[in-house]
Amino acid sequence: MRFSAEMLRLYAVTDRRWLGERTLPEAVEAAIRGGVSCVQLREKELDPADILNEAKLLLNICRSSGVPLIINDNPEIALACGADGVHVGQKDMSARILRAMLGPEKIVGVSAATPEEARQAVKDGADYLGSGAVFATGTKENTRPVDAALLREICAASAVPVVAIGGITAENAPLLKDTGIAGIAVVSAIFAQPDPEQAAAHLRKIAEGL
Ligand code: TZP
Ligand code: MG
Repeated sequence: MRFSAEMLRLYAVTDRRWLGERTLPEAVEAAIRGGVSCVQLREKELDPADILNEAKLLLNICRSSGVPLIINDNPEIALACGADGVHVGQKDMSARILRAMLGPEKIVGVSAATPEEARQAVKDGADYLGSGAVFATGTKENTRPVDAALLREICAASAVPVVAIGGITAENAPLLKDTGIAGIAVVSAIFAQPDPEQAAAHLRKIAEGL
């Protein structure tokens, strides 16, 4: 699937620790019904074989709704299941090597928390950047803070679209207005909610107004 900035509008990142009774495919299906525009499979506690299995299940769901599936960190899994792309952080494989592995068609996402990292990621072939944590989050440890002013600088430095991540909720997302972001990425604001479909629908409306 060809990358477009609209894919970043409401970007759902998975984390099974938040799911409760639901399975991941059920929660992702609900999130997509609500209006999620991109899904990233990010499961830090699963081994590669189980991630590949989940990826295949999610890919079926994503394909039938035209939503891209991005795999966190792991190009082998993305290539094995035919996912749409891979997202890497600054401590993972370099974006340049990732792009060489995936070829020109797949989507490459890179985390960037400074304007310099943003410029380097673009040079290395990133299609989009993820920037955060823009707010305090309980989902990921050791995040680097990116406040609204820094986010604006990162967006200005980046020749590709930027999605904000970290502690974003329906209540605080409007604080990111006019930073230049293409959209918002969330974990708990969708997957930890009693009704992920409704949560995604509400967030989508807010994201459209940013
Ligand atoms: N990268 C920076 S913050 C974060 C990731 C994966 C976690 C965001 O989770 P939440 O629940 O949306 O704060
Ligand atoms: Mg990573």
